[in-house]
Amino acid sequence: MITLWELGGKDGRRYSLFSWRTRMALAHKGLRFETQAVRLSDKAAIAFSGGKTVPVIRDGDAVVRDSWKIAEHLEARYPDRTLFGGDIGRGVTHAFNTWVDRTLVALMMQVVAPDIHERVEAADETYFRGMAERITGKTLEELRAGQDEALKRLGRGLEPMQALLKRQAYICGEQPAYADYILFSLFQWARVMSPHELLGPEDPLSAWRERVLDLFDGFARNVPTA
Ligand SMILES: N[C@@H](CCC(=O)N[C@@H](CS)C(=O)NCC(=O)O)C(=O)O
Repeated sequence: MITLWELGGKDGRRYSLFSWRTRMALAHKGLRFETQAVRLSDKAAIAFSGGKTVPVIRDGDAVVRDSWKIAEHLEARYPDRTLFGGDIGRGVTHAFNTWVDRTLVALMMQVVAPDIHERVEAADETYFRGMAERITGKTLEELRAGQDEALKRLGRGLEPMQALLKRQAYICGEQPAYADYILFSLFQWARVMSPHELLGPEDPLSAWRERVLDLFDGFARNVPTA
């Protein structure tokens, strides 16, 4: 049995965006796993991993930290139901992972940080505020006031994916794979922690998100959300 360490918020919400990539990868491979919720500021709980961030998995003797390294580990150890579709696919997916993390995560953070702050465990509120304000360079109150503008900036950042998803069902083509879960993790982060709908009904990203939510018997749909 694989164990996944991830962030736990108020009312059982599992809100680590990077851990959602791992969750989806495990479901994609049909692997059974159990989860351990940790608080954002509780570094002692994950000290065994040698780092300070989740996701972390323990898979037999192996402890792996960092969502990308975990995806590579799962692909190497459980090659059926591929996440990448071979070496070239792995390289391209890594490029996509880097682009999403360097551009879209920051844009999404500007939109959802004030809502996340209201739903983290009380003991994590100060830690989360410090982290979000350091990353964005704005106070949570400034972010709240600028939420509409931030949503527009996010929309511009997502435009290439909107154009793509008019032409194909998934980021990876006809079937979903790890690159879909990379982008999906941002929307699941928002869905679990923010009551605001980010996508209009006509947005191709909206239909794609619904398709991903339906995967694996509604695995990502049927969780506590905002
Ligand atoms: N590159 C890492 C990023 C992991 C990450 O930043 N995780 C966040 C939660 S979504 C975290 O644990 N943050 C705690 C902190 O920064 O103190 C990955 O892909 O796993």
